[in-house]
Amino acid sequence: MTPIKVVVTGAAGQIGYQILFRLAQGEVFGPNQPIILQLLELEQAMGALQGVVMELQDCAFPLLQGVVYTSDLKTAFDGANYAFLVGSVPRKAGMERSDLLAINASIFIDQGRALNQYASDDVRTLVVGNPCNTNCMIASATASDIPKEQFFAMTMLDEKRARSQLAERLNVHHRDIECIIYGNHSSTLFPDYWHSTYKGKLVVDLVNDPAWLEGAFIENVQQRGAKIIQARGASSAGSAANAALDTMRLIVNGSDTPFSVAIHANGQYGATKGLFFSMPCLSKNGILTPIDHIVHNAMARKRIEITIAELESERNIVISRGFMNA
Ligand code: NAX
Repeated sequence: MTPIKVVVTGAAGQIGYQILFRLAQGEVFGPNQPIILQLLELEQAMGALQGVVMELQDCAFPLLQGVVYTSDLKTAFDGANYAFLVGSVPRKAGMERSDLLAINASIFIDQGRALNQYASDDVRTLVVGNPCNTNCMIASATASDIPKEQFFAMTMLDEKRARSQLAERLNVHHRDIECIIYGNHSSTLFPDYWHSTYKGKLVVDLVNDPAWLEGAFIENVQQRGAKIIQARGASSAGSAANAALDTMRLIVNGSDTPFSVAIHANGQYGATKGLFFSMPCLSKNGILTPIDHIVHNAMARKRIEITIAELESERNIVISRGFMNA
């Protein structure tokens, strides 16, 4: 079988370290699919990345046909079939949100351009690096020859957080809970508990505590990342990598149950065309179909409007700084 080429950016970082070994083991693309990893890092992280590559070699993974590691965009994206865009610049103390957006905008413009020029035409790209919805929008807008349907931003970690919170509350197993995330991967995200189910039954009826659902539950999901930083002294890595691998696996292998992922919006749920907005999607043969007919009540609508407004404000900043056309 011809090996597939999989790009991981930010490969020497925390999430990169958690992703690479599982990719090389065949978790996403299956036990028969040979794989070449193409790892992109900043020049200053090349030493650390070399150490990771040595570890990959020491695993002697049967499916791993090669590892390319580089700080050169052309080398990294050459012929890529799949890309995990993980590397980005985190917010530092005193940094304005608009500055953070601007720094990351230039990274995702460069990577969008490299995808356009060097990757395979059918490349599927999952953006993890924050602010992931807007970074994804920028990369996709720059890679103008690649269909927008081949770009995705990750909200699977938020979905899993929501499902496990609800499972804990109901004292049931999280595998039987469905809960979709709408909007931005940020503190405005909306975990739609109104349509959430446990074995087909509505969670709102089972929990029977509207104040908890609208209050602590939503807040716990929105603030979970911050709580992990507080407890661990570092942001989520194992769970983030796990969610990234799961998302790509569902994109590649299909899913006839809905899952959360931010895709190029076309007006669904009021999300302005062009934003990358998380909503329920099904997947078949690498193509996602959004489920666009869920009817939300006034409380849910208000939450959805807030997260759309935040995505729009991020887009306005990017446009006003000249990184994207209106
Ligand atoms: P780390 O700081 O550990 O690693 C990031 C790596 O990216 C670093 O090694 C850095 O050298 C590299 N990098 C920076 N700019 C680069 C560029 N232009 N090209 C190539 N590499 C570059 O962060 P980590 O914990 O791995 O998190 C990575 C990103 O995921 C962050 O933006 C983080 O905010 C985001 N997350 C997104 C989540 C989501 O659900 N969408 C959840 C987890 C995580 O917070």
